[in-house]
Amino acid sequence: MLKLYHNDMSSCAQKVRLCLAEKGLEWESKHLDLRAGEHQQPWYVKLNPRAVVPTLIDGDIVIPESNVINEYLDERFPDPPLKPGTPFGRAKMRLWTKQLDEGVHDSGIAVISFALAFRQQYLSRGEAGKEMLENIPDPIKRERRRDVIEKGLDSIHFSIAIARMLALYDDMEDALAEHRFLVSDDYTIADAAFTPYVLRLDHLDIMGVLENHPRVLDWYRRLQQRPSFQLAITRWDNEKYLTLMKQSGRENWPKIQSIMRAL
Ligand SMILES: N[C@@H](CCC(=O)N[C@@H](CS)C(=O)NCC(=O)O)C(=O)O
Repeated sequence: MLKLYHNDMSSCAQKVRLCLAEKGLEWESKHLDLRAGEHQQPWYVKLNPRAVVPTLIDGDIVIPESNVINEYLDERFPDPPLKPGTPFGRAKMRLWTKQLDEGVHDSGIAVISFALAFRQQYLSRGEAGKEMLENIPDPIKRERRRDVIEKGLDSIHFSIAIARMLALYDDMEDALAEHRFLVSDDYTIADAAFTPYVLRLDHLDIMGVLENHPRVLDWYRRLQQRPSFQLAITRWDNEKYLTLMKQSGRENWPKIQSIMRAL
């Protein structure tokens, strides 16, 4: 049976769980506690050298990187297909998903989540939190996270992240004016991949970010109605994180609004 190293609230894991659910696949959960640094243990770094979740295990095959995992799943289990049927359709889908590794994840939503909520978990762990920071293999990501943990919303990276996410939501709004889903009228891997990037706003209770993006909101509401949403997202909700995220998002909403106005 497929195994997935993942984390309940991780965006990159959510998008793979969505793909598994859309395909009706059974899988074994290998849950890692990111706040306890389980993903940085040497045995796991051998599977995933960037020390991140998710990692898919299919027999002897080990696959890191959520975009790669989702495409692998679609080829290995083609029914129902989650990739468009034409080369141009697949190119359009990949133009969406590659953006996640080019700023939308690490320097976009991850920065927003850390500045608002997860930095508090690093800070409360004292020396163990500092060690986790030093154990991040990618030096650019490590230094960005150091700044965000120290300065929170006052980090320059926070404003950059808000600007990057707004540009993304603009692109999504334009695409959704053309078709029901991001690539076409059919649900694809791109829709699974971007669901967590609206869901996180919802979890932080800062959906006001999308006040000028009605089509994105409608798309998200439609995705929430799909059975995959319950299986891949709601079933894994972690109330401890959700409480922290909502509280911090609400408290900081006026400041986020002023940052958005200043862009
Ligand atoms: N490009 C990777 C990014 C994975 C990633 O950043 N995962 C996050 C959770 S969404 C993680 O494991 N973070 C732990 C950390 O940065 O220490 C992918 O798509 O799989």
